[in-house]
Amino acid sequence: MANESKKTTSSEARKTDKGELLGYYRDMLLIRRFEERAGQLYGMGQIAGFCHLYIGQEAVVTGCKAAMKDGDQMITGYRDHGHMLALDMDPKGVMAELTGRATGYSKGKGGSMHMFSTEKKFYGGHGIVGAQVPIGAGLAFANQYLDNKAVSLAFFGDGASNQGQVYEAFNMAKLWDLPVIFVIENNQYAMGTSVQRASAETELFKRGISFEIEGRLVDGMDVLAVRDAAAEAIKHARSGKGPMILEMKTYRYRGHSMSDPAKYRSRDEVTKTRADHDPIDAVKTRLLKEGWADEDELKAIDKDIKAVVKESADFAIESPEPDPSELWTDVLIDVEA
Ligand SMILES: Cc1ncc(C[n+]2csc(CCOP(=O)(O)OP(=O)(O)O)c2C)c(N)n1
Ligand SMILES: [Mg+2]
Repeated sequence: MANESKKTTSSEARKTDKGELLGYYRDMLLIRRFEERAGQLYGMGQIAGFCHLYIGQEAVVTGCKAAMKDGDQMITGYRDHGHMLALDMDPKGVMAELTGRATGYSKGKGGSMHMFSTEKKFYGGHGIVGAQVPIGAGLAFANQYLDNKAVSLAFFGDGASNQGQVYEAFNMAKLWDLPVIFVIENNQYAMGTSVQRASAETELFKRGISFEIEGRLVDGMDVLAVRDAAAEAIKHARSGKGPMILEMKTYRYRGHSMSDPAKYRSRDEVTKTRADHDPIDAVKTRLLKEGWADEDELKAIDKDIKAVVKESADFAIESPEPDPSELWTDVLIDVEA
């Protein structure tokens, strides 16, 4: 099977239980409500610069996180708020960074695209398309060298999957059987360019064939399908068999960033995907169908989450901006003579 890429199917009846599914519901809803609030704060002028929302893609990071163990790492591009929340980074610190406050994860100097937490195993937050992929392979190289059994998950987009450095990373990752999972978040557009317009091979899970890296096509709107695919890939990598590619078919509901005229797709396409394939609605439907929750309980969860998000926004807005002297800190490292 070494160089045969294959498709996995999603099915409604994947194994789960009440506690697990309610957990995913909560985790995905936190990302969605957080992003909605970030969108509002952007509109109010509280967030400046770039801001790329993750709404619609919540199942990808939530399912991957479910398959990770302590010590495993994530690295991604600029659409990164969901990854941080999935890794239990504090929503207050993330929102404060978005609004450029001293209490943010990068002391207000990084903004939306540049946050890190080595404590929570989050390695950024990178603005250069594809740059995180070789760094993710580097994290895996360090894990292999240290023999700590940790796996790194490098997330990138369909657009990034056409970057040269991605293939240099694929080659080395397989050559040395590094414990890295390449998670392609195929939300079908790179800014305003569709996969069909930009890619000679549109089945991105096949992109590892010439490097002997197995790939899987995964329904990225189904958190349980993502969980299962990530579990298989992580097990593969942790056991010393090297990298795998997971192509997560997903969709972003909002524009590429907050300034996107959205002329490249119809309103209908977005509305239809939201109505028919929403990852949170799918979990809600299953919870109701199994009798694991009723509408009132789900509303109560939403209320709790809205309170957490409100608290993070209030904290951010009430926090001070960085002192101008911070311009001179964290620029270069101090090296002793
Ligand atoms: C090297 C480089 N080229 C171009 C850009 C401008 N740019 C920013 S995001 C983006 C699209 C990337 O799309 P994709 O990888 O599909 O990720 P998505 O935004 O859909 O999550 C481009 C071209 C950049 N930041 N870096
Ligand atoms: Mg994309």
